[in-house]
Amino acid sequence: MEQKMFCFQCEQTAGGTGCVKAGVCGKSPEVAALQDLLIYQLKGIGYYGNALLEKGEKLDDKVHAFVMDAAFATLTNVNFSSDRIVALLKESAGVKQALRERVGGGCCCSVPAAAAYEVADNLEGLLNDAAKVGVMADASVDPDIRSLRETITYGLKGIAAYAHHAWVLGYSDDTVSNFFYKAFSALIDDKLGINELLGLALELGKVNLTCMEMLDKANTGTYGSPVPTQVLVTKKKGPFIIVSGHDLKDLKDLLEQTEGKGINIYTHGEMLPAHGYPELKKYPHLVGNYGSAWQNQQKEFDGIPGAILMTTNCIQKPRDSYLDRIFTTSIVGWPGANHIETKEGRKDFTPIIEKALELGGWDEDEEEKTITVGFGHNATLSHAEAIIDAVKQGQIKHFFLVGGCDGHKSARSYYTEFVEKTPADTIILTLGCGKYRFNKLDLGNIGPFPRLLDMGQCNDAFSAIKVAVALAEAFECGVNDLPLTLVLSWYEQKAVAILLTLLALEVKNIHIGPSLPAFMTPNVLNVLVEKFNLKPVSTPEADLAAILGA
Ligand code: SF4
Ligand code: SF3
Repeated sequence: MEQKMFCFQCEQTAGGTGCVKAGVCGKSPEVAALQDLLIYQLKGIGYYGNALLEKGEKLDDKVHAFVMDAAFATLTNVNFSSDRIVALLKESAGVKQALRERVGGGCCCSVPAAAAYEVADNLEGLLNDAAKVGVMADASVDPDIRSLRETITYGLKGIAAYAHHAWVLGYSDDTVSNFFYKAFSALIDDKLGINELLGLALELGKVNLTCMEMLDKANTGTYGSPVPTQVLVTKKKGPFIIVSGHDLKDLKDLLEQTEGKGINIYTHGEMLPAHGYPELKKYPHLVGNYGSAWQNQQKEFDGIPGAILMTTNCIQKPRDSYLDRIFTTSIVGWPGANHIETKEGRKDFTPIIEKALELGGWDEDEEEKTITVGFGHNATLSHAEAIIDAVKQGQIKHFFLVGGCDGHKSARSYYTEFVEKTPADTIILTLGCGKYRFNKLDLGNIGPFPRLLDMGQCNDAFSAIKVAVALAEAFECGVNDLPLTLVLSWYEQKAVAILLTLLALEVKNIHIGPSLPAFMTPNVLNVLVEKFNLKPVSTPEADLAAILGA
C-alpha cells in the first residue's frame, strides 16, 4: 500500500499499527507532514533553548508560549488546518533564529540537523522537507529508541496542553517550561540509549505532575474549588451555544459576553465539570450539559438550531449541516470552520452570539434529567473522615478509578460493563471524557456518598492523585497497598503524559485499554510490565474477579 503519511500517536491508529493513507481522525497527509515538520522544528528550538538554559540563561515567556502552543497544535483532534500549521512553522523560524543568535558561535555543521534546518518559504518546500523528518523517515533508528523517543514526544504534547490551560490563566512554572527544551533536544541526541530515554520518560512524568498541580491551582485559584453540583442533561427551550473542549477561560469569557442576551449555554464533552466551579456555576444561563463524548459530535451536532464553540480537542470533521455554526478558537482549527481570534488579549464572541440568536434554538423544554459533578480533591477530601470510617467499617470495600478518554471503538463498552458489574460496596472515581460510558447510570449511594464521584476533566487527574495520596497517608500505607485499582482508557497524548506520571509515582497494577499503544515496541512494553505490572484490560468479569480476589 502506498504510504502517504505515518502517524501512530493515538489509540485509534489505523489497523492498530499506524495511519498511512489518511488519519482515522480525519487528519490529511498534508497536515500530518506539516505537523511532523513542526515537531522537528521544536527539536531544533529545544537544542538552542537547552544550550541557553545550561549556560544559566533565562528564556523569554513568548518562546515558552510558542513551544507549548505549537506542540499542543499537533495533539490528536486539535488542529486540522494546513494554513494554521504553516503559520506556526513560519513563526518557528523566527523563534529558532533568535535563540540561535543568543547561543552564538559555531557553524551550522556542528549542530544537529534539526537545529540547522531552515524553514522553506513555500508549501511545496515544506512538504519536501517534511518527508525527510517523519516518524519513520530514518529507517536506521533502533525501533526501541524510536519507540521511547515517540513516547516522550507524545508525553510532551500532553504537558503542552496542560501548560497552555494554566498559561491562559496567568500561571507558569520554570520546571515545566524549561523541561520542553531539555526533552526536545534529547530527542535528537543520538548518544542517548534505552536507559537514558526511559529515565527521561519518567522524568517527564514527574514534570507533568508539577504541571497538573499548577493547572489545578490555576483553575481553583481562578474559579474556586469545584463543589458537588446537579447538572441538567436535557434540553431547554430557547437559543443556545454549546461549549466543548477543556478551556475554562473560554467558557467564562463567553458566559460574560452572553449575560442578559437570552442565550442558554450548555457544556459538551470535557466541559461538563465546569458546572462545579463556583465562579462559573454562578451564571444562571449556564444551564446544562448537552450530548456526550467527542466521538458522537457529528451525530449530536447534526443540524442543531444552535451554535457550537470548540475550545480544544476533540474536534471532528464538521458535517455540512453545522459547518456554518461551529466555531473554533485558540489552538483549535478546522479548514472552513469559523475561527475566533484573540485580539489585544480579548476574544470577541459576537459572531457566535449572533449565530445562536439567528438560529433560534430549541422549541420546547425536554423532561428534566440531571447528573452530579464536582467531586474534585477538595470536595472529596472534605469527607475524608467519613470515607475512612466507611472503609474501616466495611461499607466501602474497594475504590476504582475508571477514567481517561472515550473513543469510537466498540471495545470501549468494556468500561460501561466494568462499572455496571462493580459490587455495591465499591466507589467509582472518574475523570476525563471516558466517563460518558457510564455517568448516566444510576449506581446508587453508600451512606451519604454517591457511588460514582466525578472528579473532573482529564486535566484534573491531579485530583485523583491527591485523593489517592491522602488515603494512603490516612491508612499509613503506600498507594499500591490501598484497596484502589486504576482502570484507565486512553486515546490521545494527554493520557500518555498521565500514564508516565503514574509510573513515575511508582503506581503499579494499572489496567489500561482498550488497546495498547502502537508506538510502544514489545521490548518497551515488557519493561513497563516487569517494572510496574501494567496490564491490558481483558474482560470486565475476569478483571473484576482478579482485582477483588473472587
Ligand atoms: Fe491516526 Fe491518531 Fe495520528 Fe489521527 S492522530 S493520524 S487517528 S494515529
Ligand atoms: Fe477526551 Fe478528547 Fe482524552 Fe480530555 S476530549 S479526555 S479524548
